[in-house]
Amino acid sequence: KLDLKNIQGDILSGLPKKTEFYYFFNITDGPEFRKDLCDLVPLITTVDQVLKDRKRIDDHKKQKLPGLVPLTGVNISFSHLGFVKLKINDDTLSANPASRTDAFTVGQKKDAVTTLGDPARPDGQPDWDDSFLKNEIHGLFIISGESIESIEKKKREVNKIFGVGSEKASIKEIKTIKGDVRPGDLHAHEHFGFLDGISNPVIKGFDKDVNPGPPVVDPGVIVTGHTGDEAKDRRQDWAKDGSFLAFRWLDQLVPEFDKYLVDNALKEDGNGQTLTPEQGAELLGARMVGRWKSGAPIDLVPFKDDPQLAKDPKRNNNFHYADEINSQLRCPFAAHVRKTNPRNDLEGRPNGVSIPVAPNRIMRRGIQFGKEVTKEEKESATTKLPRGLLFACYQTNLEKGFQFIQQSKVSFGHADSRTSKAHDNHIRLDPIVGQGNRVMSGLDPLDPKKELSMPAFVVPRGGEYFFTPSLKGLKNTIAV
Ligand code: N7H
Repeated sequence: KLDLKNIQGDILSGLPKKTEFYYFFNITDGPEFRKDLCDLVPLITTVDQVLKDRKRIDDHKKQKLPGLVPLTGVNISFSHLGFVKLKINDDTLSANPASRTDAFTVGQKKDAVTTLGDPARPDGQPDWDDSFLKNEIHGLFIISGESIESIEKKKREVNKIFGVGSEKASIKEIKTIKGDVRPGDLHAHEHFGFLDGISNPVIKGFDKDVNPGPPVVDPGVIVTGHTGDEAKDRRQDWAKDGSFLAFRWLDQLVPEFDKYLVDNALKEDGNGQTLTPEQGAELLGARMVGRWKSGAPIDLVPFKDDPQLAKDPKRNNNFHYADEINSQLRCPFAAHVRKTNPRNDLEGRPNGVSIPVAPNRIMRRGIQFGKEVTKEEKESATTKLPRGLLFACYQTNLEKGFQFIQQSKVSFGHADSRTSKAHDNHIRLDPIVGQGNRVMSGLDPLDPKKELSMPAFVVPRGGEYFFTPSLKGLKNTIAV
């Protein structure tokens, strides 16, 4: 049974937020930090607390009360370098403790160019913001809330605990990135315009009112020390009830993406119906993602959006690519959601090998950042202001979770030995988060072998791997 008072809130339930700080820090004084941490622990928002907060939000909505429920959340995570600085032995966090060449230990900077496919600078370093290149990031506070005033106040409280601004400071702020959900009706949509946050793993024994969709997963896929966590039996006590966090700061080139859709708009749908330029652009975008902007999956409604279906939680995730294992008619093999979660392409196939998808599933969190596209940007089809996604996902195995998905599914388009032959020929690179100039097939439903080339629409600006410990781990081992 999961101890919901021991698990940090973002992992299983997602901190409720309109706005959020990702506050990266360096530990300047290890022993002092461990003392200060004792005072932070009561501020940490657990899963139990988030469930109560969500109930408050629901009640507020039901009663049609004005304004937003004031609330804030705080979570804390550490990089491997952070544990080294604190002199905490984190061997049992490693996927291979003997060699310690795992992703968490080496850190994302080393992983970025060779494994994740990020563009490199001439010196071989990833072409990131300097703040992520100096090996200084020891930890991350995620501070969430309903307004900027609330999260700024909470940040001041956190800073006070660690003496920031005084001679006794035990941390130094490296960088704070502010995320904001988009305004009005776009609030759950990412910057390209698609509804996000629909499909996340449903956890056995935790989630209630399970909607039809992919099979439920064991808690240990996301929370360490439980069934489904391969390293469950060898984790030290303090390393249980935690999760690994892969963070990515991703710019999105929205005007360029929109122009690409217009320039390459499909002329006909899969039934041979002629499309207007607007419809053709919309269908092309939907085929790149695997869902319409409304969120409706194209596996269910391939050629016409269905906003009602998109809104219905009983139907909007209940698709399996079941009738089209070797076909791209309804959904291209390389569509973002098909690549990142192949569902019945791999498992539960009536006459084929069944390869479990569960070990590769991730709990996606994160938030948008940046302003809406301006008129000038739209007209010039050129990004002038930074905007995108602060991508964050939780899992118990970074190699099988984030790294696997980004590497073999998204960046390089390796012929994936797990998929059927038909896929290998045409799978190619993910059109949304794939890097470099690349080609993709399957976009034209009537000519699925036709390949379309495309530039990168998402630009990585930084990232790191963290571990988000349990409350007991923080209290009894990390703090002193
Ligand atoms: Fe993706 N997008 O707007 O196009 N993603 N993603 N993602 N993504 C998903 O089903 C997007 C990124 C996954 O279970 C949706 O909830 C953008 C990375 C996974 O069917 C949309 C960026 C990685 C899923 C987007 C981005 C993933 C998923 C549909 C970057 C992992 C669930 C909404 C700026 C390495 C698949 C939904 C499933 C869904 C978009 C990044 C993974 C709309 C813009 C880096 C596992």
